[in-house]
Amino acid sequence: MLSTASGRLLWREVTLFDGQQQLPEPMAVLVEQGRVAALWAEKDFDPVLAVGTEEAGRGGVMTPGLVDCHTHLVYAGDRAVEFEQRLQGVSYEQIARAGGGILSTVRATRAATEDELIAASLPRLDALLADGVTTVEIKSGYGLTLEDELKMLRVARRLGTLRPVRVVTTLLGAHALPPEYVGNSDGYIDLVCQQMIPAAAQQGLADAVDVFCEGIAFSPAQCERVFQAAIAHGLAIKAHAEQLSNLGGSALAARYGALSVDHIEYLDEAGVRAMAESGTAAVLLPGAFHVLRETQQPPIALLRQYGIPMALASDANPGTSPICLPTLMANLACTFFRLTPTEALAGMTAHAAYALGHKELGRIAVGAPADLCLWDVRHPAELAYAIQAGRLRQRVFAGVVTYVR
Ligand code: DI6
Ligand code: FE
Repeated sequence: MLSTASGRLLWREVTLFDGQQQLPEPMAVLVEQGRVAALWAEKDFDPVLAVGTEEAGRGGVMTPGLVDCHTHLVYAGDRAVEFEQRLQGVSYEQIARAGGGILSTVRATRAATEDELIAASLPRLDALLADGVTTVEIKSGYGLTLEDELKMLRVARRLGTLRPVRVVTTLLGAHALPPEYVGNSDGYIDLVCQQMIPAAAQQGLADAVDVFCEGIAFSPAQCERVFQAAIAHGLAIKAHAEQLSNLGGSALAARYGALSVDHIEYLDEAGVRAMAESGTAAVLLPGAFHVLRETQQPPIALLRQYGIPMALASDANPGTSPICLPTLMANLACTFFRLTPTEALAGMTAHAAYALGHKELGRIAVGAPADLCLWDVRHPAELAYAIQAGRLRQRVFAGVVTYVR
């Protein structure tokens, strides 16, 4: 790690993407005590103000540290066999209904100790960090018992102490119906609402609660009960909704003030309108779209028309998005969904932070936490245009340079 006694670091002549847009001129950036202390256009740079600073970098593109606002990073095992089955024409839904899919990862995750889950998850986290992530959301959802869900959340929290990264955790107890509850899905929702949510809230293990609202998962009525329990325990709400069909889960989540609804390929205008009214973000997950070879496009034109913040995330998970390269998501979102590179970068910075309810993150502004990336590219758009690992020159977390290439 690189830091100075004064804690004052200076970057010169950077092309700056502030989380929403590229600034028109080369900039100088001063970081002090973990925060962005000053920003100047180079032509206005006053060396007197920068006395006692250490020059930490010159040139390159500076962006906010990337925010990966939707991951299932903690799990054991892998699903390479299912990948081959899907290539032979078996669908994700067929695999799930046959007891594979999420449930195969549940079996492996239940069998793993916390230390084993840490060991399995750290390389994935390191891959995200090496591609610029400074904040990552991590969901449970492969335990599906009280103890195993709490175990996953503890592992997620511990990951945040093992690496310089902000970890936001989400309880996704309502991810899939565990085998013990076949034929009694309402009984399982009782467990989520009456035991998992209260325990996760009391132990400070979850920041939010998520659901999978889908034919192969839980109904809108069941998700609504989960939302009510989350609110009763002071936890934020998110939803996997409208991924494979339109059940109206997004509008429901929005009515409960959800931070975000995620996937949303089948979202309709009524859902978009409900999101606009509640300020709910849209999280696009082009990795899952790619892996599942989906063709149904999320309603990007409507989201733009209603001014919905569009975030992008890796959805890193063993089934539908075994991908730990966040900048690839920018490329896929542009290629598949026709986002502009600027929208894609905002989607991985300011809008992703918004989707986590952390509006202070994902932007470069005076006073904001100094989570920054310096990239060896010529323009911000290049991060979306080219698919390439290893472009990160420096990663700054809370004002400390934690990675130097
Ligand atoms: N949607 C997803 O993309 C992940 N979960 C979900 O509800 C996939 C999880 C998996 O297949 O393991
Ligand atoms: Fe997901």
